[in-house]
Amino acid sequence: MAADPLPVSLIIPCRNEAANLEALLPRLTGIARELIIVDGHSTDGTHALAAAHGAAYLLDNGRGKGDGLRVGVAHASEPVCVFMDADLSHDPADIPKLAQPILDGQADLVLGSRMRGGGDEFVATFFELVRLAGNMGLTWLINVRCGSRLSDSQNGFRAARTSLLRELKLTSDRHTVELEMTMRALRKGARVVEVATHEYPRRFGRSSLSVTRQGPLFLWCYLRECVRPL
Ligand SMILES: Nc1nc2c(ncn2[C@@H]2O[C@H](COP(=O)(O)OP(=O)(O)OP(=O)(O)O)[C@@H](O)[C@H]2O)c(=O)[nH]1
Ligand SMILES: [Mg+2]
Repeated sequence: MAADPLPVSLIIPCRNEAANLEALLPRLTGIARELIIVDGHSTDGTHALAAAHGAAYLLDNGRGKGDGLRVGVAHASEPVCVFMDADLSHDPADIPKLAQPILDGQADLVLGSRMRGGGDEFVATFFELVRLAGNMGLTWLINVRCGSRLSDSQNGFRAARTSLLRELKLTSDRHTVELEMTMRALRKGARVVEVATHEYPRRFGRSSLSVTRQGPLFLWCYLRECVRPL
């Protein structure tokens, strides 16, 4: 017998990911009570796809992925939010692993980690290796500042208590939103844990994260979050 859907709002930010969503959405049936697609003004028929799969469809304010996550959280009606990229880099089978520690009352923020044994499919081009090095450097800096022992602080595949997300008052519009979320949660004393999750290369399309253009933004965001009053 199939398990009941989890009391989870599954939030998927996307911009021009219709080719990926077409394969992803049928795999999400019955996992979460609420499925929210937050669209960054796609021009590829994303709206029709979301409607065909019974997902709530929201438009972000055109500022980036972080803006999209905030729009999703504002709409969420379940006690736990799970964030998943639309590009088929995450495995729907990992969603219960991310949500369960929060549903069991043992964690407030659960990060997927490619470094804890789940990322055996992980392959990288040169630029992806540069990004991986950046992620590892940032993770180390966060651990130094916050006394944590994280291994993959920037992973977008994660779950959080919806009430905590609203308390954090996230402001990042772009891909720095995960850095901001992780540091604010840690500095507030929230219980942040990691679980091993799979990570595949995106199936279709191109990454919206440019290391050269957005790299300095991450450093700036880190420094700001180090000193920001709680
Ligand atoms: N709502 C919304 N979603 C966005 C926006 N920009 C990117 N996204 C989505 O955010 C998710 C993560 O973006 P990616 O481009 O995959 O970034 P990444 O995971 O760092 O890069 P890859 O290594 O290529 O997977 C994807 O599902 C994107 O479609 C935006 O402006 N608005
Ligand atoms: Mg991606």
